[in-house]
Amino acid sequence: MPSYENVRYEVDGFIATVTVAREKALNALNRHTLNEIAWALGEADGDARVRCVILTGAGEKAFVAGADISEMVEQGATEARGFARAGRAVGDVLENMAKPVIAAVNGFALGGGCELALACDFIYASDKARFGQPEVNLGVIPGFGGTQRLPRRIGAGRAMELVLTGDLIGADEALRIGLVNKVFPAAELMTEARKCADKIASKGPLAISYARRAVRKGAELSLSAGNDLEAELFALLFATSDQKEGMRAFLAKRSANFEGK
Ligand code: DAK
Repeated sequence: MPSYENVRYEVDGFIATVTVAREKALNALNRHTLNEIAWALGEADGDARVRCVILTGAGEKAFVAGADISEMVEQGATEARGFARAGRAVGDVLENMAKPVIAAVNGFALGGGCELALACDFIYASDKARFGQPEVNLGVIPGFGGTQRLPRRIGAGRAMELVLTGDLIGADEALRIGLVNKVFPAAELMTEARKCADKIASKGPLAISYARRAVRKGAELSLSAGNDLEAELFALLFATSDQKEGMRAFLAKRSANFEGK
C-alpha cells in the first residue's frame, strides 16, 4: 500500500475515506497533493474491499481552500500546464472510477476545493462550510472544471454570479441553490456521510457502478443516446449473479447478499 504525505487513506468495512491533510495551508492543493488524491482515489477504486468512498478535508476549518497560491504565484505557462494536468487527472479519476464518491465538505471549499467537491457524485456539507470560486480575485479563472461543472449543477445564472463576483456562500445558501444535497451540524457530518455511504454499500455494487455511469455519461449525451446507454447497462446487469441474488432474495423475503459479481 503506498504511503501518502498530504492525504490519509483509510478503509473501514466497505467504506474508504480519503482525507486531504495539509492543515497548515487549509488543505490547499499543491501539485503533489493533487497527485496523491488521484493515487488514493485510484487505490480505493482498485481495492476489492471498498464499495463507496468519502472525500473530506482534515481539521475543522477547511475542506480545501483552493489550489496552492504560493505554488502557483511564480509559475510560467509550462509549469501551469503541468499543474493543470495534475488537477485534470483528479477530475478524470472521479469521472471514470467504478465506485461512488461523496464529498463531505467540513469548511472552506474554495476555488479548486469547490471544484474538487463538484467533481464528486454529490456533496454533504457541515453548517460551517463555505463555498466559492474566488479565482477572479487572483486574476485567473476556475481551472479544474468549475466553469463547466458549476453551471451544470446549479444553472448558468447562479454559476455566473459566483464565478464573476468571487463571492463566498454559506452552507444554507449552497443547499438552497442545489450545490449541496444536505447540511448537518459540523459534529455530525462524517457520521451522516458514513450512514449514506453504508446504505449505498449495501446495494448491488455492479448496479451502483452502472447507475453512476448511466447518470454521468448520460449527462453528456442526447436523451435518446442516454436512454440507449441506460438500456444496455440495464440488460448487462442480467448477466450478473447480483441480479439473480437481488430478485431471488426479494421473492424469498430475505435480505440480499450481494457480492459484486
Ligand atoms: N493556497 C495557499 N495557502 C493558503 C491557501 C491557498 N489557497 N488558503 C489558505 N492558505 C494558507 C494561508 O496562507 C495561511 O498560511 P500561513 O500564513 O499561516 O502560513 C493559512 O493557510 C491559514 O489561512 P489564513 O490565515 O488566510 O486563514 P483565514 O481564516 O484568515 O482565512 C480563507 C481563510 C480561506 C478565507 C483565506 O485563507 C483565503 O482567502 N484563502 C485563499 C482562498 C482562495 O482564493 N482560493 C482559491 C485559490 S485559486 C489552474 C487550475 C485551478 C486553479 C488554478 C489554476 N490551472 C488549470 C493552471 C485553481 C485556482 C484556485 O483554487
